[in-house]
Amino acid sequence: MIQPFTLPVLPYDFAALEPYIDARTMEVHYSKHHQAYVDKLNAAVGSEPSLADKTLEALLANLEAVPEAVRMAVRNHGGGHWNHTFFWEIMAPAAGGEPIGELKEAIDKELGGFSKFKEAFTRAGLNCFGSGWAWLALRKGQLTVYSAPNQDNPLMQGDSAILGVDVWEHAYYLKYQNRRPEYLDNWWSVVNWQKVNEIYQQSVKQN
Ligand code: MN3
Repeated sequence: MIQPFTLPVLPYDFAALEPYIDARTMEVHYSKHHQAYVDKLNAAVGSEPSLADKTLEALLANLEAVPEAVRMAVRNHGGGHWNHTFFWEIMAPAAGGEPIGELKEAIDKELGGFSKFKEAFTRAGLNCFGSGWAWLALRKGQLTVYSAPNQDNPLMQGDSAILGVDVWEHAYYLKYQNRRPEYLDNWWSVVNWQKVNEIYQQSVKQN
C-alpha cells in the first residue's frame, strides 16, 4: 500500500455478512474505526519526511527503522490500516465451509486438519487478553497459529498473514456484547476460503 493511505473500497455492502456480522457493526468498524487508523497513520508519516516514499508493508516489516517519535503511531495505526484492509478481503457473503486447494493440503499436513486448526485458532482468539487478533501465518514456509495484541500483525515478525480475525470488542460488541466465543464461532461462516487460498499460494512463493 502506497501513500497517501486511503480507506479501501469495501468489497460488499455493510449488511452482506448478516446475520453473522451485523450491518451496524460493519458500518462503524469500517467508516469510523478503519478511517481513524488511516487518518492517524497519514498524520504520523506526514510528520516524518524520511518516510514519504515507504510502503505500509515496508514500514511494518521494519519498525526499528521508523523514527522513535512516530514509531508507536505507525505500529498502531499502520497495523490497524493493514489489518482491517486484510480483514475485509478475507470475508465474504455466502462463504464459510472449509479450506480448499493447497491451503487445505497444508493445514492437513502441518496443523493436523481443519478441525484441529479451527480449535487452535479459536483458542488463540479467546486467549487474547484485551484487544488484538488471532492469526494464521506463514513462517519460513510453515503454517503457524498465534495471537497478537492491539494491531500487531505477522508482518512485524517477518511472517506472512494468511488469515486473521479481529477480537477487539468493537468488532462484535453491538451484536454479541461480551460473548466473544459466539462471535468467533459464527465468524467461520463468513471466511472466504477462495481468497485465503490465493493469499496462501502467493505467500508460499514469497516466503
Ligand atoms: Mn477492528
